[in-house]
Amino acid sequence: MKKKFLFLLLLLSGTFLFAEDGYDLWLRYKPVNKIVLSKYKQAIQALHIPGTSQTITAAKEELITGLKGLLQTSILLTTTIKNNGTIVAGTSSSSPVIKSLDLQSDLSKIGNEGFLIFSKTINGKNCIVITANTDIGILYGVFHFLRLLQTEQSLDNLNLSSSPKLQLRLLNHWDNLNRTVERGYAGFSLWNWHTLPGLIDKRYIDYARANASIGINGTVLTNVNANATILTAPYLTKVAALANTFRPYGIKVYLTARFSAPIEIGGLKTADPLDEGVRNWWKEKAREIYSYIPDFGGFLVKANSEGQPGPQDYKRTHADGANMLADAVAPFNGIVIWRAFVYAAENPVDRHKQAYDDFVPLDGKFRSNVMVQVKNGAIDFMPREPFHPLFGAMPKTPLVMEFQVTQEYLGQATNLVYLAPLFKEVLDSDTYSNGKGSTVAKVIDGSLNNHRLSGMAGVSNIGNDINWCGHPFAQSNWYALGRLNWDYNLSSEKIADEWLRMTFTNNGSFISSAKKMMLESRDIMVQYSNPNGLHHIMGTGHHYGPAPWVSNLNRPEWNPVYYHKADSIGLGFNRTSTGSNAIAQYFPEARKLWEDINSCDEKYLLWFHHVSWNFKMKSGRTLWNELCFQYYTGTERVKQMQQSWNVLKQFVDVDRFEHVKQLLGIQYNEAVWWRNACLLYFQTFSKMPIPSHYEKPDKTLEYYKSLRFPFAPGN
Ligand code: GCW
Repeated sequence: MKKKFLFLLLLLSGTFLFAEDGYDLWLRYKPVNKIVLSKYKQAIQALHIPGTSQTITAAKEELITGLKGLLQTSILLTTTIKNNGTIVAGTSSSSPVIKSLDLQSDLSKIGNEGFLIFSKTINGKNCIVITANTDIGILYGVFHFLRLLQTEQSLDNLNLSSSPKLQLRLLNHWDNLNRTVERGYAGFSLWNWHTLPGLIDKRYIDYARANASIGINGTVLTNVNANATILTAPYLTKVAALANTFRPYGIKVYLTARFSAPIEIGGLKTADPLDEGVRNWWKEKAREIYSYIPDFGGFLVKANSEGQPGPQDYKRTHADGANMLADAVAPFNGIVIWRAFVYAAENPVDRHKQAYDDFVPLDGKFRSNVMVQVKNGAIDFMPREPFHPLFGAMPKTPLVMEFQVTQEYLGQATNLVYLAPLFKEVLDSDTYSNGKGSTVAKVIDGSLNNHRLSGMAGVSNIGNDINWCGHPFAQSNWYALGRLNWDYNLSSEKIADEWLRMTFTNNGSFISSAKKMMLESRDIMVQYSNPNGLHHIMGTGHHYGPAPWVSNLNRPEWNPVYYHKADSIGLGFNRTSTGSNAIAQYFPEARKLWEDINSCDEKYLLWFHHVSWNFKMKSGRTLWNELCFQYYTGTERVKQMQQSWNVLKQFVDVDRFEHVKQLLGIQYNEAVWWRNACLLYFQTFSKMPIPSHYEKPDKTLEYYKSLRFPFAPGN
C-alpha cells in the first residue's frame, strides 16, 4: 500500500523516470511528447511493406517496434494503400506500389545503400514513401525515418535523399579469442567463441541493429594483434554463425590475418610471401573461408609492428605481403586492409616519420584490392594530434581512416569525452596535397584521386557491459563514428543533438546543457592531460593516468620522456628542420601552420617545437605559466561539468543519472591527478613556481610516481 502511494506521488509530481541500464542505446523508442504525438498519429496510420527477404523483415520489425514505442499504438499492416498516413516501404522489386511510382531517375543517384524518403499522394491517400535500390537501403531508410520521429522532427512535405559518403564503414574489434579486449574498457568481448555457433546471443542481433541504424556495414571481429586459431575450421564455423546473424543488417565480417599463420596452423616452414607454398596456402585458406562465408569481407593486417610477424621478417616489403593476401581473396571479391601503424625499436628515426618512410615508396605497388589503413595521427590516437602525413602522400593507394573509438588515451571508460570534435578536426584538416581544399575527408572518400574503394574504421569501444560501452556517454562515440562515416559533413553538434535526444530526452533545456558538455569535453580532457601539443605521457603499458617521468623501458619510443623532452631549457619535441624534421613530411602549405615557433598553432606547439620555459605565449604568459593555466583551467572545467550534470537530474532516470554523476566524480579526481603529477614533474625542469593564486598540489611527486595499477583494464 505504502509503495503504491509513493509510486503515485512520484508519478503525479512528474519526476518519476523508470530506471534504465543503457542497453537500448539510442534505439529506446520512448513515447514522443503529446503535441508531436497527435501530429504523428495523423501522418502515420498504416504500414505497407511487402517482401519477405531477411532484410525487409528486419526493417518491418524495426518499424513495428519503433512505432509502437514512439506512438504507443500498434500499427496497422496493410496489403494495399487504402488509408491516409500509410508508410509505403520497399524497392521496385519488393513492392509493386513502389514500382508503379517510376522513381528511376531519383534512384539512379543514390547507389546501392542510399535511400529516399518523401511524402506522396498514392491512390488519393497521403503516404510517406521509404525506398531504395536495395533491401539494405530500405533498412537504412527505416532507421533514418525512425530517427526523425525519435528526435521529434516534422513529417510535413518530406523530401529526403541520402547515401553514404564512404563505402567501407567499419568497426575494428581488438577482441581476443579468450574474450579479453585489448584497450577494451567495457567488460569482455561480445563474441562468446565457446558457445558459438550453437548459441546466438540476442546481443549479436542488437549489435547488428545498432550498427545498421548508423550505417556501419563491416566488422573486423578479431584483434590486429592476431591469433591464427581464428582461421582454423572450428572457428570459421563460429565466424560463419556471426556472419549469418549480421548479414540481414548489411554487415560483412572481416578477420585479422596473422602473417605467420602458414607456420602456426599450416605446418609450413616459412611465411615468406614470395614462397610458392605459402602463396598456395593462403589461396587454399581463402577458398576455405569463402566456403563458410560467401560474402566474407577480407583481411585486416598488422604486420611488422610492435612484435607482430610480417613480410619484413623475410626481407620483403609491406606490398609483397599485402599483395600475396590480396591475390588469395581476389577471386572472391575480398579485400585486404593493410595497416600503416608501423615503427621499429631498432629504427633511431623519430617514430613520427617511420610509417611515412616505409609506405610512401610503396605507393602504386599495391594490388587494386588492397587498402592501406592509417591512424588519424602519426603517433598513436593521442588526445590531440595533427593529421597523419600519409594522408595525401599516397595518391595511388586508397587509404582507410583509422580512428580509435575506445578511449585508450582519452580517459578510457571513466571520462566523459565526446569524440566527434576530434574526428571532425582530422577529417576537415587540409593536406594541401592537390592544392587548397584537399582535406583528409576527400583523401579517404577517394574523390581526390578517383579511387574505387573508400572507407573509415573505428577501433570499437564495445564490450559485454550491460550498457555496451562502459561510460553511458561513450555510446555517443560509437554513434558518431557511424554517422560521420555516412556523412562526414555532419557537424559534431548535430550528431550530439541526435544522440542525446534518442538516448535521453527531447527536452530542450536538457539538450542544450548536455550538448554543451559534450562539445567541450574533448578540449577539457586535452587541457588537463596533454595541453599545448604534449603527447604520450601516459602511464606505462595500461596508459591510465599520467607518468611523464617514465624513462626506463627497453624501447626508447615507449618512454614518455622520448615525447616531451623536458630539460632545463624547455619542453617539447623539435620536429622542425633543426630537429627530427618530421614536419617536412607535410605539404608546404600545411606545414606553414606549425613551422615557425612564433606563429605555430599553440594547440600543437610542443608537438613540433622544443620551447623554452620563458617563451612568450599568445596569452602573454610564459610557457610555464601557460601550462599551469591549462592544467588548472582544464581541471576546473571538469568541476563545471559536474555542476552542469547535477542540474540535469530531473531529466534523467536515476540509474543513468547516478552512473554519470559518479563517473564525473572519478574524472575530476583523475584531472587533479593529471594536473598535479604533470606540473610537479615538469617543475623539476622549469624550476619555476606554480602561480600562487592556484591551490597547491596536496601530494608530492614521489607519491604520484609510486602509484601502480597492476590490473588496469584493457592492457
Ligand atoms: O595504441 C596502440 C595500443 C596497442 C595496439 C596498437 C595498434 C593493438 O597501445 O594496444 O595494439 O596501438 O594499434 O596496433
